[in-house]
Amino acid sequence: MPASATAAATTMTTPFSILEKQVEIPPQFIWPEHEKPCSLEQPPQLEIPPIDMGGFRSGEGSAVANAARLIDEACRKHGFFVVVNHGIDEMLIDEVQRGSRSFFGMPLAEKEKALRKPGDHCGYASSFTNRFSSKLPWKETLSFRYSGEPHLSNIVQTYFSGAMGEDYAAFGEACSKYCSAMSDLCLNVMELLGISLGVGGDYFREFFRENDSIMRLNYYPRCQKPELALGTGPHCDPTSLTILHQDHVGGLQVFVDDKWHSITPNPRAFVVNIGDTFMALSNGIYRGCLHRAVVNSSTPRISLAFFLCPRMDRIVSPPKQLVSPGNPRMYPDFTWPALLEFTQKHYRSDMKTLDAFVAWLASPPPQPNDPMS
Ligand SMILES: O=C(O)CCC(=O)C(=O)O
Repeated sequence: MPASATAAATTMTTPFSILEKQVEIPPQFIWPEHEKPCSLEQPPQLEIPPIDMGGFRSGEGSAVANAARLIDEACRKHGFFVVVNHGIDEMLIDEVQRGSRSFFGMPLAEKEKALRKPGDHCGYASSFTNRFSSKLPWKETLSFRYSGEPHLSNIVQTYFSGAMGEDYAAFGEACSKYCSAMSDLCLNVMELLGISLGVGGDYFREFFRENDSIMRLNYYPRCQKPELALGTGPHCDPTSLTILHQDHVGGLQVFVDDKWHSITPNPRAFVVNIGDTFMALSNGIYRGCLHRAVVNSSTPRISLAFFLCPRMDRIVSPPKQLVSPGNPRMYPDFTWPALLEFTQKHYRSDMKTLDAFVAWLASPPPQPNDPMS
């Protein structure tokens, strides 16, 4: 077997519990020169505004106006901000952080009970189950679906018990409560985004009320060569809004003004960013931006990411107030499942995902007798 094939086979079968102790990391985890972190020094801090959700929810005029102004500035520039005074129970956040740590600490065979199936976006995944074979992320994830539709209120608990058994019922329950709290927080942020965009507080809140979202638990093991690898490669989120909780370790970086910036973890706050679907809903007025997660050689890291997505049948189309001769339609109507399929099967999400998606939508499907298909 050629050396590269041996290395590939090794990666596919060697769990991180062994890889994280190895001084040489397999080549599939080494990122190209222009993408790897190279320097282990912390890049400069990204100056992002703290949005006081308690003040906003109080309805007090100056608190609402201030929050709307701060969020508007951030979303026109890079789409990142933090929410503080958010009202989410810290014990619940701790419970999900602790439960995630204990899940990822399980033997591989146990985690693989929830193994993600090809083409699916839910389940346990690590780089041995990755759909790409180069630029592999140094991480393990567990993703599952959350729905804001009343008849699917048990979807998270059902997933945990069904995929992993009754031993996981309590963790499933905590994750379900966490997702529901995230969904409520997203709706509050959507209300604020509606106000800051001038379409009124109800518009996006109502659009996302019955959201069909994705929750992902990220575990970044130690890496002996953190300057060569990435926990999560540079990408933009194709979803609508992401709410991220980082533990105390840190690793999130955002590309603004042509350089990487770090966002220092604050376990009492959430980092929020705009995704491509909301960029389309705002007719390109608000934007997301490239971000990544770096790894380190001393401390494993956990982050909890809630990705807000519209209900599957919702048409993603901007409100008419955001379309004008000076700001014509930027993207055609689409549904979230179409964009999800595009990013799952055809495209690694980056700054140009929406443009590539629009071109893909416009390209004719291959004909059955086409020798090229
Ligand atoms: O873990 C992080 O800091 C970033 C995670 C992320 O960007 C993702 O899961 O898409």
